[in-house]
Amino acid sequence: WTFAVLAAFSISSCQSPIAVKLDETGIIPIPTSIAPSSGGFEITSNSSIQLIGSGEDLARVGGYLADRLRPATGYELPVSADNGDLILELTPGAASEKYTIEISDEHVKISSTSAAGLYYGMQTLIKALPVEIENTSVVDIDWTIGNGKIEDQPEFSYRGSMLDVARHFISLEDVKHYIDQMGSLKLNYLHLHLSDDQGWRIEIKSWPKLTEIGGKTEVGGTEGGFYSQEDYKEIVKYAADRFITVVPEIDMPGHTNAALASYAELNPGVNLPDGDFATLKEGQIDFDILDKNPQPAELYTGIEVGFSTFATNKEVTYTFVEDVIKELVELTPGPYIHIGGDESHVTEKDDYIYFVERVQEIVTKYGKTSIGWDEIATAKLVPGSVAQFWALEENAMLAKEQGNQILMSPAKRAYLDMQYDSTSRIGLHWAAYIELDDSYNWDPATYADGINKSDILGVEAPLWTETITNRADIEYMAFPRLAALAEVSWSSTERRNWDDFKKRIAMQGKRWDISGIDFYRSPKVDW
Ligand code: TNX
Repeated sequence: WTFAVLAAFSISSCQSPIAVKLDETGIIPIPTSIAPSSGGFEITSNSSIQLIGSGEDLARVGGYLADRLRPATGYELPVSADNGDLILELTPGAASEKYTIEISDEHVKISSTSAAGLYYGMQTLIKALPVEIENTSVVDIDWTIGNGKIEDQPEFSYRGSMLDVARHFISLEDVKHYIDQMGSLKLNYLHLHLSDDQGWRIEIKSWPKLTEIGGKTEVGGTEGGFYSQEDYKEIVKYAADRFITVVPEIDMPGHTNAALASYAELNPGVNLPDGDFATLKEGQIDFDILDKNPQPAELYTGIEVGFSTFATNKEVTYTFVEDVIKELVELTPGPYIHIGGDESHVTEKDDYIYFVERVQEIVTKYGKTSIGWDEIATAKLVPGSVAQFWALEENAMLAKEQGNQILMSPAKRAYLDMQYDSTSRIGLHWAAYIELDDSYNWDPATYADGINKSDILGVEAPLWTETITNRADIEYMAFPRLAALAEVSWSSTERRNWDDFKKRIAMQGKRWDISGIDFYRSPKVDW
């Protein structure tokens, strides 16, 4: 073996540096193809970044690359249009998330028709470098990358995660930190569950008591919180800078106790001016639930579900919903508004259908597309509305039969709030215990009977927060599973392999350790 070492050493000193072969680095999600070749490229103090093409987004990605490489290398890495050995090239053509990376002795070149593609290429490049690149102070090693070519593009156009900021409020800083992690895994939709029985978390100027009252508490009775519209804009911008679109959710007509505690008139009842009934749809009044003077609901800090409902038969409810959606739309550059619709156990079936259909119309009126939990497919869906599959395959089928797409979040696989096993310190287990291999080993395109790849918009991993109160809890539940689910949504089934993922996630674990992310050390992995 001494010969081998000497040989490697002499090659490295005369030719190109020793680098880990390109296909033995821990890239997650696994790219479409990796073709390693001999030799390697080294980032040095003379390296610089060249941008080919134009636009703010390109400049931002160039800046990120420099910012990401600078702390651990200690190199200046100037960014310019003139020259450089780290090249980001925006190529002409219809914008797609696809990118290519070519690595040779002389340079690294990432090309794509979109800035998003270059951003994803940059994330791949980082993961192909030694894990020490995650350090925030200078590490004295050779910053080498094995030569070769990577071609990559995502399986699904919607690759998401959801944060439930209603059960426990999540601070602006923690949301941003989560967005950073999402970006590094090439996820591109952040769904924010902004309201539930336990809290209303987004300022609505026309209905201020929603946050004054409805935002006060959270599960367990601790102090709640909410995002002002300025805070929210900051989240949307921070996410957009990382090519992540925010999907705001107002869960209704059930899961609405916080709103019902804020405004008495939204509760089932008839304490409205007489004329109001004229606007009701025939047969909408269920006299059993009429209450002449509805009281506001009490604030709720438990974790039961399915006990609340808006009055679906009063016009004030729709005035309210329209006001809320209108303000949300003004804050939402993305295409989707999530209207919830799950577990409305105390809404009469007909009332539920009437409500969901009317609310979709309001979303359409403001130029957006509705997403709702799979139950919404029991109503007539507006063309383009998306049903988020979490529990019932028959609901997913109803959506498909109506010609609508499905977002895959099967609770048994994609829920980040499920315990890993019975000893997990936090989490629920009503759907399943979900170990890392369970979140990895499934195929969205064959998971639900009758639902095929073409019916699927994408995959989303929801983090419900009944038992999750701080950043450490978020990290323990989301990592490493979010990385597995990111690969499920980005990489093709043919490319995915658990034994291979196990090796790569162990390398990712070293990166998380360096970045101070306290992930769950699954016994399934040799960390
Ligand atoms: C079911 S998933 C819910 C949520 C809970 C979650 C806990 C869904 C659409 N509804 O209200 O937070 O289970 O796992």
